[in-house]
Amino acid sequence: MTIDLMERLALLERDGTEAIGAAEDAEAVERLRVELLGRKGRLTTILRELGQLPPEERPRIGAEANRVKELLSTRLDERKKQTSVAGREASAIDLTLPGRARWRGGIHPVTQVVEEICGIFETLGFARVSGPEVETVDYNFTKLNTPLDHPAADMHDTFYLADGIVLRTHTSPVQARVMEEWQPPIRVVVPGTVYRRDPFDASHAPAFDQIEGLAVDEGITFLDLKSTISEFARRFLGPGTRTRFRPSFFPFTEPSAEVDVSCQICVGAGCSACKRTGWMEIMGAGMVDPAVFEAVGYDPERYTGFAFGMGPARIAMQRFRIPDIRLLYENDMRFLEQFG
Ligand code: 2U9
Repeated sequence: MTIDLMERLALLERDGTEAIGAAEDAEAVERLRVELLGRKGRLTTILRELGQLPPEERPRIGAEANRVKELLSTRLDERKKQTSVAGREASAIDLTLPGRARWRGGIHPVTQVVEEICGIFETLGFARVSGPEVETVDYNFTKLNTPLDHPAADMHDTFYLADGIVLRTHTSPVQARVMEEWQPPIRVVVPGTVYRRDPFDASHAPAFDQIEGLAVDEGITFLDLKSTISEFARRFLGPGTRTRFRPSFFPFTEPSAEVDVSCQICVGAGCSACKRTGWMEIMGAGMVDPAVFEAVGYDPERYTGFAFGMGPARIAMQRFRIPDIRLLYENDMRFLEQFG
């Protein structure tokens, strides 16, 4: 008798749990509640028989019956909640709405700027070329009029991979390689990553991007440099953009200049973005030093040329008002998604 009642309680627990899990709506759950726990339900029938047991056996079976009752009751409540929420949601789904578009990734802000700048130079007749990031000291320094004991080489300390092999500190060795392979006229624009022994702080990164350009032909003058760069600035930043050329120094160009453009934010009036000067520095430029032509085998008496270089990360920072260069090189999606 005792085993029989215990078995029937176990069966009730198993069948009841299974049936509750399969109930598809709130009404089915309520029907099951009556069937399992109601006045004429399976549990009540078992409890009635409890009275026929010898008194010493009743507490154990009674306790088990209570446990099964509590368990089924909790399961019934949970299932009722689930089925009625599902019901509510089902009626709230509008199947005619268009699906939510998933973000498929975007172009990195530095890449956006690189593409735009190279695209403009391509319309001006420059070909886009690239070259190795692992370079020889010869191409990175010596051929560019910067022997390693030249003071200017200090600013280009880099990562030495082997004797005479470095991570390039600028994209300029690509132009030297182009000149060794091609004859003038040459017009190239060279985007790429470069490396320097610089701290990773708000305005420096040990690996960053550069775009450099080179034009070589007979009869190229500083006027070609000024007019090409000014036309680039107008196409890149708008037709009203003015340019200013300040004397500067680069070992591979003579004369050299820093190029400023009128501030995009205050249009020259002076604001916090341009430190109240009305101007923003955008690139460096100069006439190729005859010593560089000699190093790559061009006749310096016949050919002249101009070159320029800029940092697209700095330009992206100006354009998107990004205060810290590290944001561009950390790959934090919360930041990058804004430029998608
Ligand atoms: C050859 C001859 C000349 C490339 C040039 C600059 C001026 C320049 C820097 C600006 C900021 C790069 O990102 S940056 O650090 N560059 O100002 N670069 S002229 O001149 C060359 C290159 C190759 C054979």
